[in-house]
Amino acid sequence: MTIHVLGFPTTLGLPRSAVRHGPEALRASGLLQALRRHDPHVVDHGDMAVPPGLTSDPAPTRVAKVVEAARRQRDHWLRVTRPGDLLLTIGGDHSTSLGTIMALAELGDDFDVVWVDAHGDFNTIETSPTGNPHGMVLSLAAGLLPDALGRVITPDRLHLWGIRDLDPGERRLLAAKRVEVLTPAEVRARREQILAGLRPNVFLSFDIDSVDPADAPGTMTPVPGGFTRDEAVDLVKAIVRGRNLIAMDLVEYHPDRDAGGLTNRLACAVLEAALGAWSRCDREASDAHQWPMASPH
Ligand code: EXY
Ligand code: MN
Ligand code: MN
Ligand code: MN
Repeated sequence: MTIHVLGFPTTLGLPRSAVRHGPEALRASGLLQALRRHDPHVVDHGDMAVPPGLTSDPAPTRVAKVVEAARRQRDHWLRVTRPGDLLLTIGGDHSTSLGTIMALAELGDDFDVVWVDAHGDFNTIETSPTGNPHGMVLSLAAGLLPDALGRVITPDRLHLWGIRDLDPGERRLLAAKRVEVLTPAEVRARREQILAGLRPNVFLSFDIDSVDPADAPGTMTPVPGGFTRDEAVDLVKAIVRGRNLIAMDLVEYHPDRDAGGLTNRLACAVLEAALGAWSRCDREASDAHQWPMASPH
């Protein structure tokens, strides 16, 4: 069982150079060593080369570039992953997560996506107030931008937790597709019930802005009313415990906004919590989870 760690310093979803340094900043603070304390089978794949995002590009071009980078990430995962492995990606803006959804779908796995975020990331080019593709990642995956990408995942597999900032158009789309969208208060109140509703195989995509700005200032899109640091760590442990975590992302970390390193420590704590719980899982049980072997590319 290998834990594959990949840096994906993309700004294609949010053109702002500081987010490029997320993986580098987390590596510099000893993330890999910390993860290896929980499990020695950590393989660092380095950072994938991703071109910078440009606001001068028209929105369809920006989306197409996100999809192109995601395809390369998907192909990388398909080359290296084996049944029972964990795919861990450090972003980058939230467009980091598209390639992993595509890889898991191609591997034929039966999985849910738990998207811990302040935002729905369900805009289309028409509903987006900013044109930034990081706010369109799940609508892309669900096939709502068919010119850019066919449907990769059905909306019933999406679980959006911590959500408290939706644009009017994406709110309508989420309702029309019957996606599970829960505020932090709803997650607190219904935690056991919603955890029980998840499929055994889970991809956990953790957006730093799901946490309250008081505990996680290092993001470009802070929204008050988020999870506390302790709640976030505890939630991650609860998601992983008794379930098969097949992939995880940590995204939207902006080191230049992280005075004092509070968010860096939170990011490491969240990843350690996931890996600690993952390593303690009954690995034999997860051997039952068999992917069709990826054909070498
Ligand atoms: N809903 C806003 C937009 O579409 O521009 C903000 C999206 C923020 C997305 C961050 C990653 O979660
Ligand atoms: Mn997001
Ligand atoms: Mn967000
Ligand atoms: Mn589900």
